[in-house]
Amino acid sequence: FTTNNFILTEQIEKVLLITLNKPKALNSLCSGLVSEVLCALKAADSNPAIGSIVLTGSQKAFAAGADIKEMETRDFSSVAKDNFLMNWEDVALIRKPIIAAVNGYALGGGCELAMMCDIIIAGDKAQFGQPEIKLGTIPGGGGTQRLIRAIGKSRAMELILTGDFITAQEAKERGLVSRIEPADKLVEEAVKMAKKIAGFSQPVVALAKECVNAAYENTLKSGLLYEKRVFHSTFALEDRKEGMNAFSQRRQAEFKDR
Ligand code: CO8
Repeated sequence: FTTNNFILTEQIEKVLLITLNKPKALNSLCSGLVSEVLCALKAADSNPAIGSIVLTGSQKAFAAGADIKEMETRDFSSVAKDNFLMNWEDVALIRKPIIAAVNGYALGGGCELAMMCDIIIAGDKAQFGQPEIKLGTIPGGGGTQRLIRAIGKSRAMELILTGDFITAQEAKERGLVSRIEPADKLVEEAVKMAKKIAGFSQPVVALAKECVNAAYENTLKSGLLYEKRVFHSTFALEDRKEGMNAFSQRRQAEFKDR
């Protein structure tokens, strides 16, 4: 039995509903809140009675980012020594599907937390953004990596460099969120979706999630390097030599499959 200060948890059939509950600071993600979320997620992951998870905040804010007041006094040596905020990535290691139900602000670490989940559904008044630039810093929870994959480089670059927000409607058009629901129906709809997922074979659901993430997580860099190595390997073929020779000699190539 654990007492939580910053989150509420409720089991609804095979779904665990986690609600961020730090209303006075718009669910800013202080270390206490983050450890409670991680603890609840890890417990759900190893609990066979839970098939899927919904993570939500309040109507005003899913989460307005990392807790600025907690970060304000930190210096480089302390954040580097502690590997500050690295533990957040554990959210992405959870094997059971997590649906982020986002109402209101999902900013900075809040947007990043939503993107660590598997599906984002948004209330019609939701807003997403990476405003760290206005604080003299950059996204540190995957914003520069995951947002690009979700909405494309140009728009992600614009949001990260200007600190501007996008609406739920734009987030849906660009594929950051899978659907929009009326704000007051959002959590209900997320739980409905989570129940449907929890009704399927748990190992199969875990494997499906793993495969989607494998495609999602391979980097352009590794893809380009792979391509380059394969391109180089064609230089081991007689047919490559023949093809280029034929071009230079203005004749038809005769390939021998060697
Ligand atoms: N941290 C701490 N407190 C916050 C935060 C925050 N991120 N956001 C809001 N609050 C507090 C305010 O200080 C205020 O408290 P108080 O009344 O005691 O002063 C209360 O919440 C309500 O906020 P506002 O009065 O500002 O409410 P408004 O409706 O006027 O504005 C906004 C709402 C637009 C959301 C505004 O609060 C805002 O701009 N917040 C900051 C957003 C931001 O910059 N987020 C990025 C933070 S940096 C970050 O996330 C880095 C991530 C690093 C990696 C994370 C790993 C995953």
